[in-house]
Amino acid sequence: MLRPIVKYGDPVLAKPAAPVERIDDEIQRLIDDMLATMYAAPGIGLAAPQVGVPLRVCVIDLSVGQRGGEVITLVNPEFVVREGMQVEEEGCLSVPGFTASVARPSRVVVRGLDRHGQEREIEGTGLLARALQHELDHLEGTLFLDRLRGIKRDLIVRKIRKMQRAGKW
Ligand code: GNR
Ligand code: NI
Repeated sequence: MLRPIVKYGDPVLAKPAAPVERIDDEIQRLIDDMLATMYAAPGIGLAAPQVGVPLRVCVIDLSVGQRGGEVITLVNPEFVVREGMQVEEEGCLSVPGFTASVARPSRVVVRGLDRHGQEREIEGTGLLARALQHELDHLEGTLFLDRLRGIKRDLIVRKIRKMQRAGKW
């Protein structure tokens, strides 16, 4: 089932999400719905707060529109390694219509549980490193906007406020 994606301005996107205590049927349904919602958007990742659920769950599939991509589901993920630096263009399904270049580590290792409760470690460089950090940021209540320099962020936030006032957000 598709779930609506909440947008910038919704308080659920600005709060740290809570750890998942047990991977039960409700979490399995959440994961299925998040995958369907991510593919429908389409996006390369989605975090539970983006569908209004304040829990530490995210999904990633870099192969939008391609076949044979790896689907990554992470529950309660944490960084083990963050190193290097890359600056690339970044967007977010909760900030539709805006992109900006964001500096982030170029290689990360993340540890978490998969949907079966098995511990997994994922190494990512390039776009995967970026997607992992973008999704883990969501679980902390952080958006890519929060990682921009003040003036760049203010410009986007001002445009969003204007759209909100016009009822177009
Ligand atoms: O679909 C998405 N594309 C993207 C591109 C560059 C860096 C990060 C991303 S994640 C984004 C989907 C999303 O908002 N996930 O939270
Ligand atoms: Ni996002």
